[in-house]
Amino acid sequence: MQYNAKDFVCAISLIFFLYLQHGPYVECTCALSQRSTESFRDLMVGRCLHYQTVFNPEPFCSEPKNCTQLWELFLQGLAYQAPCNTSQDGFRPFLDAAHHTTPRDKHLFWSGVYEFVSRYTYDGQKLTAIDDTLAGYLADNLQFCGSTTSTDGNEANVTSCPRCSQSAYSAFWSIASIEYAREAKGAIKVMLNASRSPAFRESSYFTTKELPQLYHPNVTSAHVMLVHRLGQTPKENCLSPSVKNLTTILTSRGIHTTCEDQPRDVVLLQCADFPESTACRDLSFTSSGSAKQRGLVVANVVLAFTSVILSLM
Ligand code: NFD
Repeated sequence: MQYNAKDFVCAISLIFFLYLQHGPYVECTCALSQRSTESFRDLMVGRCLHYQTVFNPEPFCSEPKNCTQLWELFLQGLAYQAPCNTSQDGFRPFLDAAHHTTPRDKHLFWSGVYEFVSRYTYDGQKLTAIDDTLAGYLADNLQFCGSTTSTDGNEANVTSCPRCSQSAYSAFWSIASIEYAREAKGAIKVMLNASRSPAFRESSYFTTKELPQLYHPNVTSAHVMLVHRLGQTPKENCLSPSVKNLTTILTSRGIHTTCEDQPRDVVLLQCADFPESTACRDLSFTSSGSAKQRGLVVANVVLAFTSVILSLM
């Protein structure tokens, strides 16, 4: 097959056209490396609009948040900050502006189970994890940091954002976690990964930022759940020293604390993904149980129908 100059011009025009159409959004779909400030703004404003109109509209009916302003406040939190010397306080104006009420008895704290959380909370419908609040939703799963050399103070090459104790990521999630925990009222839940040891880790955000905010009478009870992947042998359970340490801390603060290994609703959710797992095959007893019940109902209906017919004869 031969290509002439016309084909070449056509190909270049197509590439140029696609760039104009999608230019700001042409980002690697697998591992995002470059994100222009404009793309970052569009992403945050888009998330913000989606949150308030679809994800959780109720708190914003009478007073919608200004998404552009929220973006600007978030950017101010990291702009021109050295990537490993970012102040937590810089994000306070953003958190104040994004604040909204969260329901009592619904707060879920977790450690080591990130991938499972949104499924367990049903995206905030059943419980509220930090990513189900507006502030958490906007930043969830994003890398970001400031730059002391770029014109707008934002680092476009997000893969160069370092992991360090005072990174923008760490600064943001630290203060966001503190504020989120301060809002907890009534009964809380804590989900820990029992496939890792210790399940309750001294250096985690949960331990260092959230737990210190949890006190009676704001928080009245805590239900700790130890969850492990189906098919794996758990490394920790409710009797493990790290978990007992957590329950002792909560109890000493006047919070009535219970602990449960691998709760049934967690197993059922996991079974949707791994139906062939041994733990899920046991569920077939439940289905045959309901089949038996259905059979009983049918037999009763037939019996009742027959007695009516007989009584009419
Ligand atoms: P951890 P933790 N993908 O599991 N919080 O106690 C992505 F993108 O050790 C929430 O230190 O527990 N991130 C968030 C992940 C952030 C993944 C910080 C993954 N597959 C603190 N796995 C958040 N992003 O929602 C782990 N991470 C991140 C609060 C995870 O996002 C929550 O209210 C976290 O930044 C929760 O109660 C970091 O790795 C507790 O602190 C350490 O996660 C969880 O922090």
